[in-house]
Amino acid sequence: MSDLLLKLAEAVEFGKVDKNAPYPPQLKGQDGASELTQQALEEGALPSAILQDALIPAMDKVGQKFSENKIFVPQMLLAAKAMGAAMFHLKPFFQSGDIKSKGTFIMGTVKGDLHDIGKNLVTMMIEGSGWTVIDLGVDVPSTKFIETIKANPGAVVGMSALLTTTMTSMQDIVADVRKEFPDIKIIIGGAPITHDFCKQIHADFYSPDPQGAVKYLKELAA
Ligand code: B12
Repeated sequence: MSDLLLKLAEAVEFGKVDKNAPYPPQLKGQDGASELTQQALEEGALPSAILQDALIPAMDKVGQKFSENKIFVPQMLLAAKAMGAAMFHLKPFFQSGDIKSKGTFIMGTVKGDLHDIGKNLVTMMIEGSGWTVIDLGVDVPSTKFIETIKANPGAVVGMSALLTTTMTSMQDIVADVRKEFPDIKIIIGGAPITHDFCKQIHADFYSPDPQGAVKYLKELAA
């Protein structure tokens, strides 16, 4: 990995949002995730490489340190903010110039869950592949999914959950949505989700990453 990407990964891991951010003290006055992402792009780094080689491994390290009680929620939040600052610069690269939309994709993080970095990445990639995305945000209850599907017949639905506790919420929401729309296609994802869980809750498709969802949607639209 280039020095620049290493620095970017460090900025995200330690929650250095931009140059002006006072936190963390050891990086005071130095470039943060925002400037370093811009520099990497200017130097010709591929947006996908920035994501896969720097940003995602940095968040994995954050998760690891959190599990080991080496950092706590505030540090995790700052890392998420730094990741958001980096993603802001990547977003235009994942958006496509397609004129005709391939369909509508309704996406949300399920009720009880506030994690949105993975969801935002998935929506960016799906938008980039030519779909119109309606992002319902985080902590989304069944009622919100259902009213949005009613307003957008034929849409495909995506759900994200990052907590083992909100997997049950996902299960309930899939059941509620299925009751109203038996034939709707539902794609699920998030770190604790598996193929077996997908089968168990009668969702249509699980992917551990956005690329899998993009491929599935491409097949659906074909
Ligand atoms: C950042 C973070 C936070 C931030 C979130 C900020 C934000 N805006 O999202 C904050 C500080 C708010 C937070 C809070 C909490 N968190 Co947290 N958090 C994380 C952390 C470090 C990173 C998550 C992340 O963004 N990863 C990077 C993204 C890119 O990955 P991702 O979300 O997995 O998404 C990818 C795939 O899963 C997939 N994907 C995701 N969704 C979907 C959907 C579809 C349809 C598809 C196809 C694919 C897909 O594509 C993405 C790209 O590849 C994880 C650790 C980890 N490594 O996952 C813990 C983690 C998820 N958190 C955890 C915990 C315990 C909590 C709290 C309960 C802590 C507390 N005591 O308060 C709270 C819960 C708050 C709530 N109600 O939601 C635990 C969960 C344990 C468990 N198994 O349940 C983890 C695993 C940390 C740990 N190791 O213990 N957290």
